[in-house]
Amino acid sequence: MLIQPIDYFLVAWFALAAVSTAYVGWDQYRNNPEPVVMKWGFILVTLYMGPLGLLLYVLADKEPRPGEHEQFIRPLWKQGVGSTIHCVAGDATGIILAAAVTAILGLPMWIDLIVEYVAGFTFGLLIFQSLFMKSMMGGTYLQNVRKVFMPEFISMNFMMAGMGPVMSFLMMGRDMRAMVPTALLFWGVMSLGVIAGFAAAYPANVWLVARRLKHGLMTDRSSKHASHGSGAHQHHGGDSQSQSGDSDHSSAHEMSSDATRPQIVTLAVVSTCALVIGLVAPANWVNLRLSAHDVGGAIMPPGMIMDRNTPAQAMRDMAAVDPRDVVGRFDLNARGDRELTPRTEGGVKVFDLETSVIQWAILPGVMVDAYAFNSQVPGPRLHFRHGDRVRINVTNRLPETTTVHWHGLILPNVMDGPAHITQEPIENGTLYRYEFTAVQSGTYLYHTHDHVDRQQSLGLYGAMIIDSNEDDPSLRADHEYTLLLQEWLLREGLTYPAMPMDGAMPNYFTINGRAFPATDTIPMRLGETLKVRFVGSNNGFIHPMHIHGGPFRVVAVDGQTLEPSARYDADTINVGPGQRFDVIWKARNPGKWLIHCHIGHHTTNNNVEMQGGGGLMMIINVAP
Ligand SMILES: [Cu+2]
Repeated sequence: MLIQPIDYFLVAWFALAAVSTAYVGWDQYRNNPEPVVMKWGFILVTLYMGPLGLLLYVLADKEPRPGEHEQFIRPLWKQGVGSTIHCVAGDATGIILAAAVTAILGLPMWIDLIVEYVAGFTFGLLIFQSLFMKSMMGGTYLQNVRKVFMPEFISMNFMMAGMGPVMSFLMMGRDMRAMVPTALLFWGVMSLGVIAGFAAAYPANVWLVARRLKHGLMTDRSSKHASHGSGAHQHHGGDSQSQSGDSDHSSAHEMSSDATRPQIVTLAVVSTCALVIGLVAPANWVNLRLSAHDVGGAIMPPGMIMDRNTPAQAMRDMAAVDPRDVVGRFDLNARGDRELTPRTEGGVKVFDLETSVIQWAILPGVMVDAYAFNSQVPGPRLHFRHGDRVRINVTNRLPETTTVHWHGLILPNVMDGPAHITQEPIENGTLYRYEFTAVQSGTYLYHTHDHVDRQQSLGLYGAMIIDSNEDDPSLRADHEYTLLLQEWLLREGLTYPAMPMDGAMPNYFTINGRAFPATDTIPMRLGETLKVRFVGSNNGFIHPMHIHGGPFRVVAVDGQTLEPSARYDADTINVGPGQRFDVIWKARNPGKWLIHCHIGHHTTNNNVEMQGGGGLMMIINVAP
């Protein structure tokens, strides 16, 4: 699924890589007099390095005009390219295979790196170098293994010194889809790693080939004859070229180096240092103890501080909602906080709640990926009466476990909801039945109580309004509005749970699932009264909620009706997470009067004011 700009880039990159590889393969076999080992070297490296592999091929190896290959490949820098191609083709194949297998097995990153090194070295030494060298140079297999061991060791060390940090930093970076072999990004990181490895191994390869410790590019007219049979083109200069090819072979076979032992030993030591630094240094910054199973696929918010100690659970907790989990899309016509009509079973009021991941519009053109009850944000309003027996069936369709807590209610402990404390969390696809008798009345809320900082921040909450059996005229109003607050973090098309933590600070704010100017407008007439039930359904901040046009009377706090003597007037009330305030406001003058949070940033949308505000703001429109 293409969810980030890099995904589109990678599709293009791998399309180019496929075309490049097809061309190199076709051209190597059709036109180029390289030994088979080098043909495959270039083909594999082009597969891994895309157009860069093609570039190396046409600049360093592709015979420019018939008969010129011998002359063309002679410069040292091209021989160095050939030697590095050898190394990278074998080593990278081993490393990539090992990386895919270790990711699937879910081994910690630091073990992955060791396995990848061993696999790359083994693959390069035993298969790519020795086997193909043997077929080219003759001698026994073991002789060849011995001969190529030291050059392969040096080259592989530099290769992994370049590739290791690329893998560690990018796989454990912000977008950890890079750890999952089914994601394009994984292969993109591998590609980039091979390019870095090639660059790191190239200088040593130039030296190795100059000192005749490794082979570079060669011309092999015989294999070309073998693969294509006879033809006018192939016979062009045939005999003499073929002879020069043969003489190359015999001289290479007796390849003797003028490198001294101190030179070779020092280079081996330095390459080992480079390898160790490449593997170990990233552990200063990223947590290499984590595995693809721990955090694979998670995309972290920009600005989150991820250090070498950050646990996997912290990362999963703050990770973006996976857009692939979204099962429904709801535009501005959908509404949250809709009253849910219960059915009655044996005198019990039964409500059905179901959690799922949805896309929810908070503004025109602005959608969040939300965790929702019954496909709405806030979840449906549960409305019942003091004395009612209530049953709530909760079915979980989230990609994680959940529970529901009935905030503020007096009920049996087993119905209270905290995950792992009073109940096992509700697994995906299963149902939990909550049942209790309402022995209170007033304004309450329900919300998730499993990974609360993640799930409630993503939308798992709703209002519970419990009617009293006593009718108190002093609590009545002409209009009522229940107002549930929420904070959101939406960046680059992904929704992260907002929280007061590095990189997780919210940039959108909603009342009943909408940011101003998409919030409701409350129509009233002059002289009428309005009861506002403020609900702190948000997680992170205290919102000083203010109503313009004169003070309101606070008549209930946290569901508890205040004694008349305890009621008080105010025009701003701090609504903290979990708190509720019922206030009664009177329309003293006609016009547009605001209800809004008094933290300026909370009345913007991603720091932008639209039509005079944003976020936690709504209008009371009083007609004369
Ligand atoms: Cu606020």
